[in-house]
Amino acid sequence: MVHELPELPYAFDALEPLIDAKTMEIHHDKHHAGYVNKLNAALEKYPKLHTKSVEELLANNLKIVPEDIKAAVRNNGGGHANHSLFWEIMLPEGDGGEVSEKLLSAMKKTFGSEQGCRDSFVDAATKLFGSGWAWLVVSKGKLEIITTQNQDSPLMQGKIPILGIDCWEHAYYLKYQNKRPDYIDAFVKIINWSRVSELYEEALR
Ligand code: MN3
Repeated sequence: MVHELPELPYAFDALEPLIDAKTMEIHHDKHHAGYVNKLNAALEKYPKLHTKSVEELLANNLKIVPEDIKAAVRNNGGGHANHSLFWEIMLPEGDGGEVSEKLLSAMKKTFGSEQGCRDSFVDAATKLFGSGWAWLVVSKGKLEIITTQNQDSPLMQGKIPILGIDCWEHAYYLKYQNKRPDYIDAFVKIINWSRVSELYEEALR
């Protein structure tokens, strides 16, 4: 096995009541595990790719990935990368810390304020049609809010994600059903801003 499912950095019920334990369990143990397994299956006949990280596979629109497995690596490699980040950037409400000085000043530059950045992120997640993700990314050294469809990763376009919300129904339907805005409101309360701030600084290197 080449790619491995990362352990959830907290218990399934750690984000209760905002994100319920059952959703977390199915999301991590079934959905994310499924992406990892299907990614490994797709790569099986290309041993040369076994040493490549998922970031390297996705880069430049999957330039190094052979045509016959491109769709599988895009969907499942994207799914693996996206969810690996997703678990890291959540923490129980109150534990996520603050936006760092550096990230705060970048937010002010691009969005006018921290609230402006939060509002743009929420707006993008709310308006996204169908299944996909809304992101805060670093692109050419600057912050940007983008959305991607399905499991497409910002890494495919050379943009480094530092915060992302999974807007697939599997991320919220058990608890929130059709009320995606309520799920988004819940998500923004459990963002691990300390980790997002670290990822911002790593992205600038
Ligand atoms: Mn998901």
